Amino acid sequence: MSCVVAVVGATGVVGREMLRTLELRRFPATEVRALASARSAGSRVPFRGGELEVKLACAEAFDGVDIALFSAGAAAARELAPLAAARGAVVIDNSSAWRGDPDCPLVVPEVNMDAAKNRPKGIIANPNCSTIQMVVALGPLHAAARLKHVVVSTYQAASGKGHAAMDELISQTRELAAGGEPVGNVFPGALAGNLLMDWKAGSLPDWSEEELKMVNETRKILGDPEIGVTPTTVRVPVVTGHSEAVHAQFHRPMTAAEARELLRRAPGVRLFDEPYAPGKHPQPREAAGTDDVFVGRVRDDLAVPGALNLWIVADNLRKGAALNAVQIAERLVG
Ligand code: 2RA
Repeated sequence: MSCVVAVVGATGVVGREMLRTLELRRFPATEVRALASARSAGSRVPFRGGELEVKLACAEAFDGVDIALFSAGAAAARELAPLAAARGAVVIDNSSAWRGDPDCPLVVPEVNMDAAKNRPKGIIANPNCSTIQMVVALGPLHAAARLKHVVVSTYQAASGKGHAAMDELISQTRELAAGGEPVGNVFPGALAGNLLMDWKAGSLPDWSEEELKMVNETRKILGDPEIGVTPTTVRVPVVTGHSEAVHAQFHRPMTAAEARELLRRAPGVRLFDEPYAPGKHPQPREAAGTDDVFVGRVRDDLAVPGALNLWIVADNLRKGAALNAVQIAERLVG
């Protein structure tokens, strides 16, 4: 049986990760098309030991495509995803364009893969990276004791903002080490030796777009609009790997022991359950390049009986984006 896959935004950091993930997981594609904007058309990207020529992402490029993995930004997704779906492709879009659309399921396979069945527009939305890793860990706990309130602080890597951001962090770090005063171009300031909140303002005053994504996406994926989510998203001088400190309260008390038992069996989770010791916690440098969501520091809250705290780390380009999209595609082709 043929399975034609298109990767849209193939030259971007996530698009390249999508191609790498299709290859590494031996996705059963009979043909893979690398598509991008006119600026990148004609270039070449590595795939299966050779190269793919990048073609222009346009309506005709989707003729015969079964699955279209998009990571081309919201504007391109709004324009091209319906055209791809109209030609029979199932679109899995990594941008924010369709995440809030009631006719587009927002899917993390380990948590709510069934939602993908109801896709009247032929479009499945891939959640934001900082949401994905959090719901992989909180999903099993929510299923057992129904989340009431989540307070999350994120420590997000530069790669969440693309190639140029990663390069800027590295060059700023070198400049800082040489005694210079780095300034920001991609970032609104120096990220090296610093912490930034670089996302656009959200639709609510005092909240960033990134923070409101975590609120709205968590509720949609877990299917509970009453879950309270209080995020603070922060950019840190890390190249790849997002980390999150999470405080979770439930509609019934949950102990750390119960949570660890649930997480030990949770799909996609690598649990660190040794007692606290310096350096013995999930770290972005260890999570980078792996598929799992690393969960550690699972502990009873000291102030709120029955509440928990967790430390959640994952590769934001893999499980936070490309892998999650490919896993959805894998389940679809079964
Ligand atoms: C970021 N989550 O990290 C956003 C987009 N990948 O900037």
